[in-house]
Amino acid sequence: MKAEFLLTLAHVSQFLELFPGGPFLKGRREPRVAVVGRSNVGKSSLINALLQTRLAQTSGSPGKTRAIHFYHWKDAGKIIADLPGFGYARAAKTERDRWEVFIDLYFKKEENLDRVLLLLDARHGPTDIDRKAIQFLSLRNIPVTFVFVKADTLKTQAQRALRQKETKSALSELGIEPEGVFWVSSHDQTGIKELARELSVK
Ligand SMILES: Nc1nc2c(ncn2[C@@H]2O[C@H](COP(=O)(O)OP(=O)(O)OP(=O)(O)O)[C@@H](O)[C@H]2O)c(=O)[nH]1
Ligand SMILES: [Mg+2]
Repeated sequence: MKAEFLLTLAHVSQFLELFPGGPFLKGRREPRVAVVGRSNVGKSSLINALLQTRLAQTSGSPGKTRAIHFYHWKDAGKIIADLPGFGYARAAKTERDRWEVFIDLYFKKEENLDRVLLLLDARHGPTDIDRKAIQFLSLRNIPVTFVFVKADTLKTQAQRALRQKETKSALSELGIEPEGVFWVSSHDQTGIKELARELSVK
């Protein structure tokens, strides 16, 4: 098996036990890759594509992943974390605040974070919610790799070129160096190998 489910972090009361300090998570010390993005953007699907598994639950309706699920990605020598989607519009504000507190605590406690993959929808540039997430991560000095998902929905080369151009300038406006951005599709496997290679321990 290429991947293995490790554990679910669903409540703040678990932090002390799971992150007592040091690099270990359930006895494993592989660096962590956290997958972040708007609800329904395709985080769990991307994890399944990268790990060549169906362990992560996906859904057509937003708000499926409500906790942090950790998987051991053996080929890459990493632990990958599937985070709940942020900015789920129909969730109550208290619920959205709870997300922020929970994720904030995770990033504070996580001593072995390799990087965050911030997923953006290839069909449109960064939305206001995405901008908030970018701000949230940059304020905490978290290293981010930008990944545009659902690239299969851009049918023609011209469409793709236009979207990439728009996106680059949107990212530049946010002060982000748009080089090293990945374009992937979990449905037709576009760019998955390249991203997996980038994330693997060299
Ligand atoms: N066209 C296309 N659709 C995709 C792709 N990846 C995911 N989807 C669809 O997007 C929807 C959401 O996918 P998930 O992987 O569950 O999204 P998520 O970000 O984990 O969602 P939450 O856990 O609710 O935050 C599903 O209907 C998927 O089939 C892709 O590469 N291309
Ligand atoms: Mg999910």
